[in-house]
Amino acid sequence: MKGKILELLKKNKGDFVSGQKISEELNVSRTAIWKYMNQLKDEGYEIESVSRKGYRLILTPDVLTYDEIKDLLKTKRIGRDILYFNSIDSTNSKAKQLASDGKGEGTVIISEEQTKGRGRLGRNWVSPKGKGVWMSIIIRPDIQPIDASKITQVTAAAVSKSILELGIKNYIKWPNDIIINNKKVCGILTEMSGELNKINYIVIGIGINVNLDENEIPNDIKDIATSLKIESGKKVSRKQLVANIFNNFEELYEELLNKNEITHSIEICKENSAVLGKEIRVIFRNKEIRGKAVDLTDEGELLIENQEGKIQKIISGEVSIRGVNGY
Ligand code: BTX
Repeated sequence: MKGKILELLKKNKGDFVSGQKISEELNVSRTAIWKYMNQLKDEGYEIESVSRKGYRLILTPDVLTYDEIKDLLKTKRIGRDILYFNSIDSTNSKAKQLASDGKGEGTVIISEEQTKGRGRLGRNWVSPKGKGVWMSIIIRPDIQPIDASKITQVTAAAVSKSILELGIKNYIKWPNDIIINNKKVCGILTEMSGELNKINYIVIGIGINVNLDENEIPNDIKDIATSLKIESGKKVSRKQLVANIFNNFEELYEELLNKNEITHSIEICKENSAVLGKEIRVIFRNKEIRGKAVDLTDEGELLIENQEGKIQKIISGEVSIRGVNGY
């Protein structure tokens, strides 16, 4: 109902809509309308209420609720159930809890800020209020657990393409970062619950620095982190970015579900790769591998050619590019 009231206010762009009209059109009591208006105000909508005239929408906030995103969506499942929080410890932790309780495929947890945002291997992820996209998607693919890492490649491709659609060139630092000017704008954290040959669920955490200014990036990560606003010089629509990601992700993910292939995602990952052709160092299972990144396989593994000319295939790892960030 709250969404329907909002739609009615938006349709009347800045004009007053009387309580009576809302009540008649939507079959809702005047007291209920008043309650919903207060909820909308709490979410940041500026609504003027004048007796005998009714309600008028003055300002729509830049919030990532379903009501604000839905008109931009082309998806069937992804992002059709959005749980929106003002503040949360970690959207991945919440998503894992909800997925264990049975929440379905495509459910998304979004928060305006995270107080304990998580990176890989217990690292932290800085997530200031209203400045980024901090969200987690729950999926339940019928694929083998060994193929779960493909989901990270599908996600990286979807995010990279979505940022490009906003006119901002970006690169994928295999396997899970998006970088611009050699600094991180996005990190992806894929977490899985499953048995030996069955996936219960996968939670895909996506953190994107969108509208952070220089002074909003903590000193200790200034050398390695940037935002879309800093790099493009303009404020970016978070709603449009989130909708693009859902739209692109669903399309690329369906290729995996329907054909058991990620050809299209790999094409995007190769086109926008930050590592192919570069000398790199990878920490993988506590071992260090040095060499030249030469290709990505159809499965999303990275091929590295070492000094002896031998090709090694790796599924995941921590990549440093020679000459960048102290390597
Ligand atoms: P990662 O382990 O590859 O990167 C974490 C490292 O990146 C940190 O140790 C720090 O050096 C640096 N870092 C921390 N915050 C930022 C930031 N905002 N921008 C750039 N660099 C940063 C990458 O892990 C995976 C991150 C996933 C984050 C999402 S947000 C939504 C979801 N919920 C959650 O708790 N995590 C995911």
